[in-house]
Amino acid sequence: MNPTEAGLLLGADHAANESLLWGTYRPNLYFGTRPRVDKSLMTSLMWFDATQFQGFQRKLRVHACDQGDKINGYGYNKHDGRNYAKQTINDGPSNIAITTEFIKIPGGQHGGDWGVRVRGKPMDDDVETITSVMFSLALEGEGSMDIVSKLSPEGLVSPVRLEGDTPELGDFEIHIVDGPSNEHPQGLDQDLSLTQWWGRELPEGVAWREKEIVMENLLMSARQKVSQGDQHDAFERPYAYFTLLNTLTEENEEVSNFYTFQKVFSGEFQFDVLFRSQSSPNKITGDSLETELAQREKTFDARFQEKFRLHEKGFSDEHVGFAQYLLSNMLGGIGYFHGSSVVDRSHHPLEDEENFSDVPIKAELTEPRSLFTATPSRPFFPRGFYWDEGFHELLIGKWDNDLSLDIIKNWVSLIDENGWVAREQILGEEARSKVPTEFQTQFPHYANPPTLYLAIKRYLDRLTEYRQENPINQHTFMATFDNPVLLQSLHLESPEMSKAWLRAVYPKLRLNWQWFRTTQSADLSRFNRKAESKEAYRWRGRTPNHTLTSGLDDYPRGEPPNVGELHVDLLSWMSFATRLLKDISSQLGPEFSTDVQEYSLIEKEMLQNLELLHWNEENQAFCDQTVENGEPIHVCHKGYISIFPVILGLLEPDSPKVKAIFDLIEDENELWSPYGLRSLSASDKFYNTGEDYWRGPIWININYLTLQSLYNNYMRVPGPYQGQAERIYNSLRHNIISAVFKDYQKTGYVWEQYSDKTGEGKRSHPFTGWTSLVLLIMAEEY
Ligand code: 6A9
Repeated sequence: MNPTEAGLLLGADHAANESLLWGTYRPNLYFGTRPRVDKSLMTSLMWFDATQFQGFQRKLRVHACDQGDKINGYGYNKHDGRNYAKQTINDGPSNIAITTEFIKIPGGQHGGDWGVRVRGKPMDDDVETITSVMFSLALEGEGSMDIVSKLSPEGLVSPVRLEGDTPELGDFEIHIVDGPSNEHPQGLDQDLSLTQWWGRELPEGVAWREKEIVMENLLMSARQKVSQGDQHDAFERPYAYFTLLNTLTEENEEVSNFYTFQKVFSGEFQFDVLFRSQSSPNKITGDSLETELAQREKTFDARFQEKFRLHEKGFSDEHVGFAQYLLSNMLGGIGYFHGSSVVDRSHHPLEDEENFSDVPIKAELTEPRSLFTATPSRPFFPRGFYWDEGFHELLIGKWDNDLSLDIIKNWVSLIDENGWVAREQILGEEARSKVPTEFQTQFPHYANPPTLYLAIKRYLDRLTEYRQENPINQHTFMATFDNPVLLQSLHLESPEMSKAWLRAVYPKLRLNWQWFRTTQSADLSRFNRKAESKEAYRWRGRTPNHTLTSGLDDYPRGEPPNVGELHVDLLSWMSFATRLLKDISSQLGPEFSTDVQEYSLIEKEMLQNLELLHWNEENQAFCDQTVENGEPIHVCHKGYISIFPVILGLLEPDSPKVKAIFDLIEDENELWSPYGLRSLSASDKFYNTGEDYWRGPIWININYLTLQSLYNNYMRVPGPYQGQAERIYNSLRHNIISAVFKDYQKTGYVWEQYSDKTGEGKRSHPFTGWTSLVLLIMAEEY
C-alpha cells in the first residue's frame, strides 16, 4: 500500500468511527447503547409492571431480550444504522407498549451527541397501568461520572444532570428529562413524581449484570420498607415499595461508576435521555430531539423507497412496513463485542480426526478481541457467526455500503495468522453467559462456509454499477470527508479508497482460502477414486448425526463419520470461493496476476471434480461420498446439499444436470413446498426426524441463494432451461414472501425457520439475521 492510500484509509476509518462511534450496539437488550470502545459507557433500559407484588420477579426481567417475557412482538420499525432508530415493544403482560426513539447528531471530536425518547402507552386503556422504568449508566475503564443535580432523599428534580469524562468520549453531560404530562402514583417517603436514583462503585467487568445488580437493590429496598410498615399496603401498592434506595447525599458523596434512575408512572409516559459531548457544535436538547425525530423518520422513509422501490414492484403499505422492519432489525441487531473466547488449540490444524472426538482437551481463554458485527437473533444468538455474516452483509451493503465494509473488515481482522477464524464469536462473559459450556469451545481446525467473499463480490458489483452511472473526477472526492451524507459512499466514489480497502482485506482472505485448502482437504489417494485433480474436501469436526461446521447442523451425511467422506457442499463452497477470489484479485492490479491465474486453474479443477466425484446418475443429484467396507460410495439424501452446485451458479446454463436439479426443486415430493424449498426431501428417510433442524424446515438463506442464482445465472441468460428457471423463480419468490409476511402479520415476528407443512415460523424469534433477506427478495436486489 502506498502512503497516500494508507492515509486515505486512516482518514476514512477515522471518519467512519466518528459517525459509527455510538450506537444501539447492545442488541441483546431491548434498548441499550454503547460506543465502539472496548471499555466505556454502557447504558440500558429496564422496566416492570408495578401494579402487582407477585409479578415483580418476572417483570423486571424486561431488560435483556428473552422469549420468556412473552412480548407480543418487538423490534425496530425504523433504523438507519447510523443516526436514527425507532423501536416498539408490545409488552402485553405489563399492558404497556414502549417505544424507544433514538437519534445521533454527529459533530465534534468524540462521536457527537445522542438522545433517546422513551414513551409508554397502556395497550388496554381500561386496565390500571403503573410502570416502573429504569435507565442505567455504567462506566467501565478509565474516566469518571457524577450526578450534578441537587441530591435529596425524596428524589431528583427533572432534568437530572450528570457530568463525566473518559479518554475516548472526552467531557460529556447526560440529561434525563421528564415529558410534559406524566402522572405518578403516591409514594412513601419518596416523591414518585421525582426521579429515584441509586449509585454504586462496581468492580471492573460486572456492569453487564446491571439487571441483577438493580434487582438486588430493589428487593432490599422493598424488604426494608415492608419491615418498617404495613405489609398489607405493600401488596396494595408495590410501586411505592420497589423503589431505589437514594443513599447518596451531598455530604456523603461517594464515587460511583454505576447509576440507575427510576421513574414510576401511572398510564402514559415519556422521558428523554440526552448525551451531550462537550466538543459537539450543536448540542442536543429535548426540542431538537423532537424536531429531528420527525425529520429523520421522513428521511428514512424516502431513502428506503429510493433504495428498494417496493411500491413500484406492486407492494402495499403493509408490505413496506414489514420490509422496513426487516432492514431495521438487521441494522438494530448490529453490536460491538469485546472479550476473550474459548479455544482449544491442542489439536493439530491438519488433524485428520481418526477418532472423531471433539471433546475439548485443552480449552483456554484467548486474549480479548473486539468485533463489530450484525447478529442472527437478539434474544437467542446475539453474537457473531461467520457464515451468517456473509448473508447479513448482502442486505447491509445494499443499504449502507461503508457500514458493511467496516463490518467485513472487522471480521477479516479476526482471521488469524494461519488463516483460521472461529465460526462462532462468543466474546466476553456477557456473550458466554448465553451459551452452555459444551458449546463454547472453538477449534482451530473447524470451518464454516466462507460467505464473506460473496459479500465482497457484491461490493465489487456495486462499484462497477456506480462507476457506470457516475464517471468519477478523481480529485474531488477528498471534499466528501466533511460531508456526512456523502461519507456513506466514500468507498464507492473513490477508486483509490476502494482499491486500498480491497488491498487491506485481500491478504487475510487469501490466507483464509489457503487454510481451507490445506485443513479441509480430503485425501483422494487413500481410496480408489476417479478424479482429475486432488481438489476434494471434507468438513472437519463431524460427530455422529451432526456437521455443525457446515452450518447445516443435522443434515444427514454418511454414518459413522469417517475420514473417507467427501462433502459436496464444501467442494461447492470452495469452487465458489475460488471464483470470487479470482474476481476480487483481478481488481487489485497487475501485480496480482499470478494469483488470478492460480485461482482460475484451481477453479477449473474443482468444477471438474464436483461433477466427477459428486454427481450420482441414478439419483440425478449431487451427493456426498463416504467409505463403506473400504469402498467409496455415494450417500444421497436429497435436499439443500444436492442443489448447491446450481444455487452457487457453478453449472453452465445448458448443462443437463441443471435441468435435473430444477426438476428436483420443483417436485412436491422432494423439495417443493407452498412456502419455500424444504431443507430435506419429503421422500428422504430422515425427513422430519431427530431434532428436525435441517431435515425439512425451510431456511431463508438457502432459498435466497436459490433465487439469486436463478435470477443471475439461469433465468436471464439464454439456454434450454431458461423458461423453467423463470417459472421456479416466480413461484418460489411469491411463496417465500407470502409465507414470511403472513406469519409476521399474525405473530409480530420473523423466525429462524418456517414449517414446510403450514408456513408457520419456527424456533428462535425474532430472528432477523438472514431471514431479513426476504427484503432483497421483494426488491429483487441480488
Ligand atoms: C448453541 C445452544 C441447547 C444454527 O444462526 C446461527 C447458527 C447458524 O449459523 C447455523 O447454520 N444457528 C444454524 O444451524 C444458531 C446456532 C446457535 C448455537 C447455539 C448453544 C444450545 O442449546
